[in-house]
Amino acid sequence: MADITDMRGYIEALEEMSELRRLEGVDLNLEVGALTERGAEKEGPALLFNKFNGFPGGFRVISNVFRTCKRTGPAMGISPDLSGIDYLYAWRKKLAAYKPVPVQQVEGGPIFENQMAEHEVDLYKFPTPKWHDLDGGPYLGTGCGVITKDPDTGKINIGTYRVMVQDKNKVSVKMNMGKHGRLAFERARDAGKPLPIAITLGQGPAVFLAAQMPLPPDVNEFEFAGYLQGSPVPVARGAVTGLPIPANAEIVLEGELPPMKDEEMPKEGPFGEWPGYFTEENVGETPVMVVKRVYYRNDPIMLGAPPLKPPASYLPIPLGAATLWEQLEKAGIPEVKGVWGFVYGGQPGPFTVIAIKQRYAGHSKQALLVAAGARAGAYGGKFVVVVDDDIDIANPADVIWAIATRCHVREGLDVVKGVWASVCEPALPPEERSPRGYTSDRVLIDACRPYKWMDQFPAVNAFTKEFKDKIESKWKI
Ligand SMILES: Cc1cc2nc3c(=O)[nH]c(=O)nc-3n(C[C@H](O)[C@H](O)[C@H](O)COP(=O)(O)O)c2cc1C
Ligand SMILES: [Mn+2]
Repeated sequence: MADITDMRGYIEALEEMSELRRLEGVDLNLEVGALTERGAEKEGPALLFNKFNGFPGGFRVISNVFRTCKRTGPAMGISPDLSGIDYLYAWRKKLAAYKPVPVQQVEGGPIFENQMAEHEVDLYKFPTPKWHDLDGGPYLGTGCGVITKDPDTGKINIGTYRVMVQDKNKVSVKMNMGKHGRLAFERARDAGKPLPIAITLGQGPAVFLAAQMPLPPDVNEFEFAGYLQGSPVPVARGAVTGLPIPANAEIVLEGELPPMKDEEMPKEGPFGEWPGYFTEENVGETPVMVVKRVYYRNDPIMLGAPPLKPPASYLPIPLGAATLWEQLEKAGIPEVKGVWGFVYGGQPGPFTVIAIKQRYAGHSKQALLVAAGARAGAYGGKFVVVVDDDIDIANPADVIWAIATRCHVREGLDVVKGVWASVCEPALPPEERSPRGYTSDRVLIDACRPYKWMDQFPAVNAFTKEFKDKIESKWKI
């Protein structure tokens, strides 16, 4: 297989697997977005767009890249033959075995093939799709990596935050409160200093996957990407900022975030987000980057990973559920057989399902309580469901069947108020939106057979899969 540590090698690998479709002449205004959404819904191939309608050639966009396990597996060192809960389990084990792979410092690299100097910077030269019809502007950064260095700790961070074009040399970078890039910005701002920043808009697949993952603050995402791809990420020093930039990236912007006051921050949004809704236009929340240098490869390829209405997603499965699975076990919940989410971004999201093999009275409620409060389950959570391990938790129909038939409502339902919420929570009443953060309530649903009289619970009236397979192959229906 091709070397997939940069976007071009990865594209070659996708082509070898017949997982790539090339398109020419598509309109940047909504057509790229609609094709990306349909492609994701169909779990179709990755889409590589070239020569946009009415736009000079030479700049390309790729989207619908990580939609299937078959394509994402090779990018994170997981067998492309795994899918569903088996993939998630392999991912959990890989995550637990993490060892940093230090970056390889290099001089030069393909990223330096072309440059725009400060007075030449013109972001409108890049074809930027309007990803969703009500987006407030062109989002240059969706599948991007925002590189910063924390002024206090010196730690390098790369995170995916949405990036909207504000002017020919300005973009807004929507780092939400608490995110690592935001913490660095706040510290620089407190000191009255600009924060140096670089943004990669197309890069090796592992670098993107690491950037969008909720990793602990002490993890360097470049080193994590090295672990995923099995080789160090080559980085060169950016001339303007001194920050490490991937030497084999496609496009990199360099510049700074001035220590802008909230009231000076521009309008940003609306934008179609991962719960499946547009978030409103916001003012006074989003730092602005002044772009001072642009580097790009010949015929550069921007990675588009717009959030989409579920069940379509930029990811194949709820990878964040693996982290919650690990956290449940670390908290001492025995016999957790799987964790899943149906409305997910990087976190398992507002509909999380846990499968356990029940061992004692109260076991299922304990799993619910921990899941609602653990780091990976709290942010953006809402409904938490626990089911027995005969339920296929990746199948919504099976989960609904379990809730509908096994939940003893009076004992099995609880509401917990005032838990950490995501800024993307659509059902938050306007008066509860506070600049100091949001909270929302959790519904805990125990859909396990009630433990105390489990032996008397009616038996399921279905044959086993193995028996049906055997009889089916005998009679060939
Ligand atoms: C396409 C995409 C867009 C995202 N947009 C944002 C965003 O605008 N703001 C944000 O805070 N997080 C956003 N995220 C989630 C962050 O990437 C994620 O929380 C990541 O862990 C942040 O890195 P950090 O933990 O180093 O701060 C986005 C993720 C993806 C994949
Ligand atoms: Mn981080």
